[in-house]
Amino acid sequence: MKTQRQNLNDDNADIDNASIVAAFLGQSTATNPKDHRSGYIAVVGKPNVGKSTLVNALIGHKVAIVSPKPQTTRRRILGILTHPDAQVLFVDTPGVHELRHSLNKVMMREVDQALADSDAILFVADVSHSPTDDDRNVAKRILAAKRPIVLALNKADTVDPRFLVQNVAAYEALVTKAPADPPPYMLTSAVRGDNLEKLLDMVLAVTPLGPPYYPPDQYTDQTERMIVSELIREQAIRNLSHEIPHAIAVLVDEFDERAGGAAYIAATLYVERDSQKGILIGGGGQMLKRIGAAARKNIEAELGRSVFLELWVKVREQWRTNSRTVNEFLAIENNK
Ligand SMILES: Nc1nc2c(ncn2[C@@H]2O[C@H](COP(=O)(O)OP(=O)(O)OP(=O)(O)O)[C@@H](O)[C@H]2O)c(=O)[nH]1
Ligand SMILES: [Mg+2]
Repeated sequence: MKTQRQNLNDDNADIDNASIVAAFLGQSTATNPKDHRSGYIAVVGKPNVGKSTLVNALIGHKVAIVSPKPQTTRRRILGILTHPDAQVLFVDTPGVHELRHSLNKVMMREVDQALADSDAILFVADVSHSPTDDDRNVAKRILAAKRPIVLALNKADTVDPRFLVQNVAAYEALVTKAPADPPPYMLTSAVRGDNLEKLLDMVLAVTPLGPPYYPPDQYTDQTERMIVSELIREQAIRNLSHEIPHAIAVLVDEFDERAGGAAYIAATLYVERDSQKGILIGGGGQMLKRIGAAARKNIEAELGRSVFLELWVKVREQWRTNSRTVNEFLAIENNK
């Protein structure tokens, strides 16, 4: 009986030794490693359309935090999907919105950088309503990048069937001059998981040929500290209302090992004003306790071990208007 390696050699004399070793290591099991695809897919859209939910659902891991409030994602977040014959590098981005603070400018720079570095673009829109000026602005940016575009018409589970056809046509018109065959869009529900396989097939079709860039078991580029600070910020956003979520930044100060494989984590939540600090802590520390308890549960699930979580609150006045603080708080380096 032939071994797998002999089969590979017999069936395709072109396969070089490096490819066979890569396949053996699990880096690529493509029938022909030369057909392997890999590339960066910028996931772009206006705030709150479900970009992060979609990336998490496609990857099968929580790589980006999600909330019902806009402007949840603040920086580029890599979600890595490794298939036998492809590695798709989804780059989740902040929702495109008007500039105000330094924070918003840095967020938009993250979007521009993701577009510039991309091989193709996954444009995400909310199909439950017709395109707004914000969607048109997103489309303009995306078209300017001159990359292949796949359009995810998300939240299809919430669309009123009476408006479906006209909404779909209006979004399609943002990216194509004439209706194309096959159409460049897919109706999706990131929360229900509807049509995600079909969407992925469309993404794979625009992913260029290339070798895998990351080990097969890696699904994000974020450090544990980044993941932890984001999971804390997620609970702060979810538990607080009005403008406060936008004014919060979270930094992990300590991440130590404890007996029995547990982790001790101390983090600081920064706000801009004393009044916000009071609300974040809450009467008798109730609000901070609630945020901490929920965040700890998620952190434990993510890290797979027990966690002692200690949270602190500090005021850093006007941090969102200071580009140095913004870069520090968002853990962004090399921004001009
Ligand atoms: N019904 C429904 N809700 C969805 C769907 N996808 C996302 N959501 C919800 O929409 C809200 C926003 O989701 P996010 O994934 O945070 O959206 P985003 O585009 O990443 O938002 P920003 O990071 O702020 O730009 C959350 O409450 C999600 O649960 C969907 O397909 N259907
Ligand atoms: Mg997001």
